[in-house]
Amino acid sequence: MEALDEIILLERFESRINAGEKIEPKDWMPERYRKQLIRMISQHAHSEVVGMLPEGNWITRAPSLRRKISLLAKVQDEAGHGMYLYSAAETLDVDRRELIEQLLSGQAKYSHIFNYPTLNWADIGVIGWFVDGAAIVNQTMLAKCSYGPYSRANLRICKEENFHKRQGYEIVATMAAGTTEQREMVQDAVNRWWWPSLMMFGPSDNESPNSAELLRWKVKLHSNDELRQRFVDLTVPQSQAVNITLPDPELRYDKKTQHWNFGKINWEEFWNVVKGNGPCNRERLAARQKADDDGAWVREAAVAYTMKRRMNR
Ligand code: BYC
Repeated sequence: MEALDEIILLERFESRINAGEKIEPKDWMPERYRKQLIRMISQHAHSEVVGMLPEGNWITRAPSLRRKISLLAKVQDEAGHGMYLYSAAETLDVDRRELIEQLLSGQAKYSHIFNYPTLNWADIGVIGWFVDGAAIVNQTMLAKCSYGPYSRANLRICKEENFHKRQGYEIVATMAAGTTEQREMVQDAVNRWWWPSLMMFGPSDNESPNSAELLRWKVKLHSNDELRQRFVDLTVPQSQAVNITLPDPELRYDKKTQHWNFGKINWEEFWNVVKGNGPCNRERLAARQKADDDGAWVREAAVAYTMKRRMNR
């Protein structure tokens, strides 16, 4: 009887999704859907928070007050995105503290891109252009996903990411039109960030174990490879507009498919970074651990304050 109930509930759940309805926290959902969402939303939240580190590193060295203000605002926005996403994850009956401990213990993943170093100011421009640009392509789709709280969080995030991308591209355009040295700095940053940015979309479709389930339940609306191709198609003309070369000799426009073909991605490098062996993995986790230790007294004070208010009621 229980198994039959489960089949009926699953059918109803899938037909709601196919009709374009949002699933909300109190609705029935299969345990796999809940688990997949917790995995993905928490990884996304961790990525936003760890993602503050490479750029935060340049706040004190921004070349002007105007640049400093916009970078400060961007990094603060990433913290806010982390908060929206941890809140969205909590609607699935998981505790934020548990998720953070999974990050600090190295058990949870976060986007591999944040394990690369930011070596010069041009990196800040290129991160806004490529990394936020890739995030927009991915998250515009996630804003239409079947789970209400995650969809709404992404809607807000995308609005802010658009500003981030513009501030990055504007830095790139300014430096690309500057001195020979500035142009060389941008080109160097583009050479280092291009391929890792393509890897942000995850492994190729035939190597992506989670995609089939996520596509079936409309958490993902497009596959990893489809979104990667979209990012390449959008970015090539932007690179041409600022006269910057993307480091791929195999980039060719295919008139028939109307897509830009690109070269082979080094998946060995990707998995190596994901497994913890990238240039900055240890540094990033150590920084998050220190922030967590330094913030312990704030969390304790907040709990004590809430308890005291409850007792006084
Ligand atoms: N890095 O089956 P697959 C931002 C893992 S932050 C590390 O295709 P899925 C920003 C994947 O987790 C942007 N790991 O997975 C912030 C899986 O492992 P598990 C972050 C990766 O979930 C600050 C395994 O590989 N965005 O925008 O179907 C400043 C197999 O992959 C990566 C999000 O998190 C990676 N790049 O698809 C600026 C968006 N790729 O968990 C900007 C939400 C894959 O099975 N997430 N893996 O052990 C997603 O859209 C999807 O989770 C992914 C992967 C497309 C990333």
